[in-house]
Amino acid sequence: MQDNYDAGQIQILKGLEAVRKRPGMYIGSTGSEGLHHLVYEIVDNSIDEALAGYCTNIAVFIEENNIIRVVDNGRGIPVDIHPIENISALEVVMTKLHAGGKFDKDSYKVSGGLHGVGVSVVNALSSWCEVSVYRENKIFFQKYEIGIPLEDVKTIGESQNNGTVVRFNPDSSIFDEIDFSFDILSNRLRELAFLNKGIEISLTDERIVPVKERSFMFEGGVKSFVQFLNKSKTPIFEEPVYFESEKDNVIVELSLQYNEGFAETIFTYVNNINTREGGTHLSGLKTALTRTLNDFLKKSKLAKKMDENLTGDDVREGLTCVISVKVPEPQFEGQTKTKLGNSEVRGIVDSLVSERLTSYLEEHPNVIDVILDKSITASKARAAAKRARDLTRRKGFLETSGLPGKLADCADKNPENCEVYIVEGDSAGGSAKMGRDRKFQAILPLWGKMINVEKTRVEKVISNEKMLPIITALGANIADEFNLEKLRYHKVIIMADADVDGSHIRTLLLTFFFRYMRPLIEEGHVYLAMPPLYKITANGKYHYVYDDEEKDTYLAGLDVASDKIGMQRYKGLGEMNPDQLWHTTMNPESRMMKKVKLEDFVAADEMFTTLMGEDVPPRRKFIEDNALSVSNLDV
Ligand code: 0RA
Repeated sequence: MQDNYDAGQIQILKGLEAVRKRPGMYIGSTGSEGLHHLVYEIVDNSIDEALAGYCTNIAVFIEENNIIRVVDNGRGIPVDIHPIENISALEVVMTKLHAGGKFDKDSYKVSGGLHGVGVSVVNALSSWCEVSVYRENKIFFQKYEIGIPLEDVKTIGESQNNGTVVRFNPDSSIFDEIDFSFDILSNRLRELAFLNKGIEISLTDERIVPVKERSFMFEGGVKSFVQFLNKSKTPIFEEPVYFESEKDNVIVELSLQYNEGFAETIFTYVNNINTREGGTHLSGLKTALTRTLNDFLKKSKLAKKMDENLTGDDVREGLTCVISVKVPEPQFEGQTKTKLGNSEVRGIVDSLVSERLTSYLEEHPNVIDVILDKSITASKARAAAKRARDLTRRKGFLETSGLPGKLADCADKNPENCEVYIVEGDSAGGSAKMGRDRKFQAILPLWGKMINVEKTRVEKVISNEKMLPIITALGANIADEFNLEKLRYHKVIIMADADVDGSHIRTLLLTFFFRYMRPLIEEGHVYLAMPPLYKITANGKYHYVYDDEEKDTYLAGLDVASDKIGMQRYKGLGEMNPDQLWHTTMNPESRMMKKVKLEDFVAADEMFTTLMGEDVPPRRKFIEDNALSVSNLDV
């Protein structure tokens, strides 16, 4: 670092200090999400280079000790002396907050997005960071510690290549734990490869031998994304609809394809950010889709089958769609800042989708016919479902007054205090009823044959003897009519054995919640009870352990020669008496529970489709690979 500090450098030091003081403000958290965000921040800058047309290849390496290296073949960060700061532009980019680079507003830089805070934030949160710039036939280099340069930018060699290599070591005094997940990084990099067609993005895990490598490159862009999402489903026409178009500086790339299922899967992106809360681009898309399909219906011979317009729900049944828009100055709103607010985008998306979808469908008459046929079937089924629902409502099934007979409800009526255990089987249900604290814990035993919700339409789900009690007990209805405010228990706890059958039940119920009561998962109301596998007694004291590894660790800590040790293995919930069940699994003071979280929609959708879908071979492979884990969902 130069010895005479000028005003600019004092500013820089203050900036870096602010980042280290409040890392959450810049990267969201200091947990796993924030940690992985560091990688995305660098990669986003490389993607910007690619979008500007200068970079084709981005490679991410997880080195030993969780050091990250991001290599790209872009122009390289500029190294000339910055006219105002009087230091190398590289140093400015690396140390000055919000000096992302491209200062013109017309580019759709991703690094201006959600947490788009710039590489300097990564630098500030790294115990050390080093950058090599390949540019002008030279290799330039600078190294930093907690964001502060150790010396001026220097030349360390010659090279014909162009590009940037950033290596950084996340600061362990900032992050809760430093352990990069190959799967988390791989999922995001794959998503970026879908969203930015033609760019090759690879990930290599060098922490293990042999190294693990994955590489993504999709010429088809979001069309490849749709094919990927539908790979375990049965599409009703071969090629996904696809177009890319631009209007008033907004670029819209869209692909859609219908499958034989009933779920609606729409992923929306703005400048490569997943807009989970939707926004103006999504509403423009929905309006255009409904109107366009109704226009086709009117002109079609199928028109005589319908005397009403198709609704939005009708035209979205079994739809898989990805829309990616690039907006010069996006405004993000909503609770998690993932809702696009720009009002002009609604009209732009609406008109581009109408125009391009119409011409695509005019050129593909067989495609429009199967879509209309599917939408009409959906419309008829919806009318039948409504009749069925009105009927069940009249019978009082879906009203809270008609609680299921087997539900052992709790005394407290304030949902915030209440929890319901959903238990498979009468014997475990019986123990749970006796062992619970009836003040705030309700028990719902399940019976009957489980249905596969992936393959069943909503009206059948509602009237199913196994699902109906869950719907009525929770009191918040289902699907379009789901209303979280009516939820009768703020903790919905799935209690099943730790074996394969238990996994099966857990998966089926989670699929059901994911497809029909998604806010329940999104808002963190779903939990998995964790019954212990062993009870270990040593010198009159006992201790529960939840898996074999934990058992071994615990036993290793005991003195086998002099301690009196006993061990009981639980085969299942049904084997525990009410008192044991209370202590091990239900008592809030001592139990273990996993909260089910939805962090990655693509991964969750893939998991449920694969687990529950029609296709047997991918399902078998998935189960073999994952041993029925629910790790994509819980943390
Ligand atoms: C500032 C300006 C320019 C590019 C970049 C930064 C840049 C940053 C990163 C971070 C990782 N890879 C990167 N590649 C480029 C514009 C370059 C120019 O005008 O020559």
